[in-house]
Amino acid sequence: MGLLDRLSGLLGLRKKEVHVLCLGLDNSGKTTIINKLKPSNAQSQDIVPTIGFSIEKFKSSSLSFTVFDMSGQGRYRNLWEHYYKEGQAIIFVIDSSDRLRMVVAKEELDTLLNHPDIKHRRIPILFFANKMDLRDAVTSVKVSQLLCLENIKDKPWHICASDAIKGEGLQEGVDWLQGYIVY
Ligand SMILES: Nc1nc2c(ncn2[C@@H]2O[C@H](COP(=O)(O)OP(=O)(O)O)[C@@H](O)[C@H]2O)c(=O)[nH]1
Ligand SMILES: [Mg+2]
Repeated sequence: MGLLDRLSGLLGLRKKEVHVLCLGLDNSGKTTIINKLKPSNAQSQDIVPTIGFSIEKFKSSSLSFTVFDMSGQGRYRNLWEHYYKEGQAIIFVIDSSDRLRMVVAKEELDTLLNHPDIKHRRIPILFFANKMDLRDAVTSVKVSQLLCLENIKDKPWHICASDAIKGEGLQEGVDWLQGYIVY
């Protein structure tokens, strides 16, 4: 975080809410990650699961997270796509130990990147190569290759290896993201 950011934070100038979309396949670790990111002095952070399709919303004074599973509910896709418009940052979570579904994760990522509400925006994308603690996990470099991340040329992106249960790697990712969010 830059000095100016920190200063404006201290002075209470930065009150604007930031909408973060947290996406990925089910079971990749999204809910675990968001829970870890919430400040321990959790204020009014309501979890509002929407009936019928799984959308969770977490809110703090300045952050608003919208979390949804991109697979297993294809018929609800048009219901969650409208959240793309309000997103100012994307956190895309991958289960690094699930080689079999990595190809599905790539398909979902490609669909996301080609969506009209995402395609032409310089929205920053933070990738968490999650579950790094598991024996079957591939490295974040390998995840990045499997998802062809080097093809993303028009958006700032960054990949971090993470262990959401221990909370490792999360802060590094969020520090990166903060510098790229356009307020
Ligand atoms: N070993 C390990 N398990 C994880 C990690 N992150 C999440 N999990 C577990 O993976 C399962 C799915 O996590 P969850 O956050 O519900 O995934 P979501 O469906 O993407 O929201 C849960 O049993 C978590 O405890 C991790 O970094 N390492
Ligand atoms: Mg979840």
